[in-house]
Amino acid sequence: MKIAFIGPKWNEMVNAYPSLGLAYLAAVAEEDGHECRIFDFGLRPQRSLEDEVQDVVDFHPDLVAFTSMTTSYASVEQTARMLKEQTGVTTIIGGPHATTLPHETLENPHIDYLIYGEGEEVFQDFIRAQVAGRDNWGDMTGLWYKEEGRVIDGGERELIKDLDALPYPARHLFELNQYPLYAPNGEPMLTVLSSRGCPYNCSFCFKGIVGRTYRQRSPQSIADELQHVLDNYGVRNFYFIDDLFTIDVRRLDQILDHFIERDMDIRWRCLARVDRVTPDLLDKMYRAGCRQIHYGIESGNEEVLKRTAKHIRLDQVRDAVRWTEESGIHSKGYFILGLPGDTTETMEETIEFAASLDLSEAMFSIATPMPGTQLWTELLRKRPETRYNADFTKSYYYNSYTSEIAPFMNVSEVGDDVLSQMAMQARQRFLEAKKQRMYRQSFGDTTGDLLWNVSQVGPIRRVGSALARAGLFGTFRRTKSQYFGAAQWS
Ligand code: B12
Ligand code: SF4
Repeated sequence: MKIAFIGPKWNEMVNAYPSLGLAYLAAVAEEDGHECRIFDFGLRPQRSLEDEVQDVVDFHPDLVAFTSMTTSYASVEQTARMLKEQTGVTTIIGGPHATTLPHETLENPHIDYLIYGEGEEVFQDFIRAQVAGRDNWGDMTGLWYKEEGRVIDGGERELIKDLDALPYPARHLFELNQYPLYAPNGEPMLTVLSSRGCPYNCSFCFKGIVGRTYRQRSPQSIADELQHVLDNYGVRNFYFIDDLFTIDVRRLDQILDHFIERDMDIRWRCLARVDRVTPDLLDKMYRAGCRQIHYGIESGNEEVLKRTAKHIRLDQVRDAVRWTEESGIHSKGYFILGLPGDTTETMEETIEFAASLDLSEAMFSIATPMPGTQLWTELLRKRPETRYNADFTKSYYYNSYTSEIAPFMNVSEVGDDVLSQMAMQARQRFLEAKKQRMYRQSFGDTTGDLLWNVSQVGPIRRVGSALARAGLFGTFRRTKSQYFGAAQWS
């Protein structure tokens, strides 16, 4: 069979990383000998949908498989309609949106089948049955379909137990050199998944796909996959996008041993919770190539933080960020503005808190109640008339910093204008605090503060920059590279 996998367009933003979901599904299909192609429409947001669709039509697929988040579903609807009208091809959908709203999704006349939750096993069963010409789907758990226009609920398959049994993601099907995912030194970077699932239940997080049971691949299999990428793609920078990379310390220790003992020439970053790192662990992570950790910090106000059910405290945040920087690893913090309970004062605290931490980077998002999350349930309680609508395309969970930020389904205590303004200011204020720290580190606290204040005067700043470029202020330049540049990844 010829299978076209489609990563939809979103809004004007580029899809920063290849979809590992599609890559795993394509790998499973390729194992069975199918000819697969991945069309990531999100890679070129400015290219017309007509041109993208034409590429798929020219491939003459027997099956078109869409992945979709809630934010990109409006685009899937449009694409599926165009493809059905032009070719009548069979279509199937999976991913977070399909799993959150399966009935509504399948009611779309241009979508024939839907796979609920984790996809590899059901998808493999489905394509095998398609090849065999089967037309009775009643006993294929996890596959939803339609009978005489009526949606048939296929339930949910058990989560995959043995993640090591899955093939490596079919990365060769992407135009890898086109994705804007780079290490700070400019080298290309690829994503990896070493575990699935998370037992926590934060209010803003969607848990419908990989569930609450933490499942892990063996350390050997992870190290082997990285070696495979090094050997076959020449990429040595990795981003572990696991929900909880550091939660099982014993397993992590073994992974690190593999990286160290094999003397792998790699650099990597991961996501982690602040309550799941220790100084010893961080030291070892550094020795094993870790150079950046991204922490979900969310809020600088304890009460607002408590309401997210994240189960972390601000003192844990301070410790984790300090230990991380002391180990030589750089840290990035994710913050959310506009959470339930957020007022101007609490958001001010969040921005101040972010600015007070020795983080290398910070990202400020606006809370968006995605269907399927606790935030969404809370919103429905308050405003029962709320429904999913195509406007989710415009939801700015994080902002691009280039355009106006408009809150979408504001759940905070302030109006849209205030929220939007604070979100616009947050990053600038963080960067200024960071620069001021850099001056202090280079010149000492008093002189640093003095020079920082002087540097805020436009013409003087320009002279200072010229002198720095000319090679003066050596310490300052080194510190700057450490703070903002490639030295973060050496
Ligand atoms: C990496 C990532 C990104 C990356 C890249 C996404 C990509 N191209 O895959 C970036 C940074 C671009 C991103 C952006 C956003 N993300 Co994101 N992201 C993730 C993250 C952390 C990992 C995704 C992943 O690779 N998972 C592992 C793979 C194996 O799982 P999967 O992709 O879900 O695929 C499996 C199943 O869903 C299913 N499946 C998927 N597609 C299909 C298709 C078919 C045909 C079939 C049969 C099955 C199937 O089978 C796959 C294999 O088991 C997830 C969290 C998570 N734990 O998954 C959030 C997550 C997917 N993101 C989320 C959100 C909210 C966003 C943003 C809206 C944030 C924003 N506004 O800025 C944007 C939206 C971007 C868009 N294009 O619409 C939510 C989605 C909620 C929802 N209802 O849609 C998640 C679940 C986070 C969360 N826990 O809330 N994201
Ligand atoms: S935000 Fe992180 S810790 Fe919280 S539920 Fe989602 S994956 Fe788990």
